[in-house]
Amino acid sequence: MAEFQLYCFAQSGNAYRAALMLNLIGADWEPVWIDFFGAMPQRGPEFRNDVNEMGEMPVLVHGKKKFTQSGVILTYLARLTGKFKPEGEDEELEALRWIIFDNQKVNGFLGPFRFLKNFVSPPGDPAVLAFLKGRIDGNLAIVNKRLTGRKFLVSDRPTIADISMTGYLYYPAEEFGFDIAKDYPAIGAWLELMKALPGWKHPYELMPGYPLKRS
Ligand SMILES: N[C@@H](CCC(=O)N[C@@H](CS)C(=O)NCC(=O)O)C(=O)O
Repeated sequence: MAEFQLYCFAQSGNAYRAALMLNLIGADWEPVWIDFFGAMPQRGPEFRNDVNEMGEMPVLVHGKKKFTQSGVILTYLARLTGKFKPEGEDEELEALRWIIFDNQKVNGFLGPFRFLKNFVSPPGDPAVLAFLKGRIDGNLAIVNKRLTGRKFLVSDRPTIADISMTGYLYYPAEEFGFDIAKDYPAIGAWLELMKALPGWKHPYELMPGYPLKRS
């Protein structure tokens, strides 16, 4: 059995943050595939009693410890290994600030947008998609401005804030109907820097369940 288990599935950018971190720190980890689109165990009482009361992935198991919320998982792994760790109070708070903005406003809107566009039938209501797209455009512009003239979000080296922000950004442009790396060049350049880190893998390579399968 590997040292870490990560409950995840290939289509989840929220889980990708944790999977990417595990790979970048060279952890001994194994995925536990969750049939998110089929049996949907996360919606049932067993998962909520035994795995995560919030009914969400990712869930990280490390021996007797269990963590949910990707921001918490990233913080735990950074503290455990010293890797991608923001240093000092100012950097820690700045990283937290970007992780919250990401969770709520960047990948927090990209995830549902992509879900409604690709994974439900019939696809989401155009008015809902248009609302989400408007928020996505505004918030990606904020990240693009932040990354203009600097390599990483909070420091001159990559931290957990950068890993968090990658969430959905490497998924194919066709799944969004727009090309984030092209439309936001500073984000595009930063995505290439993150991609060059040893251990980087695409979400569809790193987590099980692509192409989409249902049990
Ligand atoms: N802020 C959370 C978001 C987690 C989240 O929303 N995960 C989705 C999968 S991508 C989920 O499990 N949703 C439960 C459901 O829709 O049933 C995190 O970053 O861990």
